[in-house]
Amino acid sequence: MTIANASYQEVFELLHNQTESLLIICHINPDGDAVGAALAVAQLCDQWGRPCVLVNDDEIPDRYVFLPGAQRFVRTADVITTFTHAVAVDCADDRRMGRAEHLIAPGGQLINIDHHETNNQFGTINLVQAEASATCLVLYRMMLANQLPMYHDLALLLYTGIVFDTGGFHYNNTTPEIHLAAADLLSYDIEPFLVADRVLEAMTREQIELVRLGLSTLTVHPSGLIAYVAIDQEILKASGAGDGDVEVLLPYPRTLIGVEVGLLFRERADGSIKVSFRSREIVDVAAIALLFGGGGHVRAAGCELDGPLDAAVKIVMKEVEDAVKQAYSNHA
Ligand SMILES: [Mn+2]
Repeated sequence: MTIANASYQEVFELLHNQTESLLIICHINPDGDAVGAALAVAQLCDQWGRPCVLVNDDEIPDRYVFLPGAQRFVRTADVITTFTHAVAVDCADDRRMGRAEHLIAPGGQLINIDHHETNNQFGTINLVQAEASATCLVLYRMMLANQLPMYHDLALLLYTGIVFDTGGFHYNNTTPEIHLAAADLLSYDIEPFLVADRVLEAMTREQIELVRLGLSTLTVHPSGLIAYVAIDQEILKASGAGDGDVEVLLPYPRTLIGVEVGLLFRERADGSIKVSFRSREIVDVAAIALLFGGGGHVRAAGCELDGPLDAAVKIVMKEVEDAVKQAYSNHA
């Protein structure tokens, strides 16, 4: 059975009316929306007495350990069984599940709950809402439609995902609906500063050091419209920060006045290059990321390339230049 546009009721029933253990997957290198949504599904399973296993290839970043249930995540490599029932949250495509994908038994049921424009409907059941600001909002809508009870821990998880994916209600995906959802969730005794601090602002000494060293690589295109930072393993080691910490540099290139596309290049330990794109108001960076087999949203996207770092910068910058030129000529 494959369902392209599952209803809230179908998804609820598939999650609720089953006693098989549910494998809960969120994307590799998980963010606040992914962790919040995965743990929210686990909360629902707990309520309904359905066993579940939360899995990720990567360690859950320290900033999310305050979330209820965060310690329940197990590393994919430590799981030896397979599952006939799985749910993937906040994964734009099947590759975003990482090796966790292989824990799904052949012919198993996979519910894909997501909000990425580029989602390729990889599930056997798909609830994908590209206009939703966060996967946690999709879950909130699903709960509302099925009149499921809300309570503090669940509200904290959904609120966290919403705060993360709207950049603390900064981005253009900050809709009236999401403010209403946030208002409702806050009424369950959520401390907004606690969430904003842990999820968006607080940094370790190593992360601050990484910002200091990383910004020394800031390069601005002669047009002033594109800027990037490029972090190699040497800078990462010098800062004392870990691979997952590099995200702290993400906001800076686009922050520069006049910059339309800001990029963060990072060299991983295995030599591969991860590229993160942010745009201000015109350029569709998801389209650029797609050229390299990646994906994401119009204003925030990512992809991966082979190293070395300077070659990857060159190849990607060429496409960004073209996209910026194109966008401004259409825009004029
Ligand atoms: Mn998301």
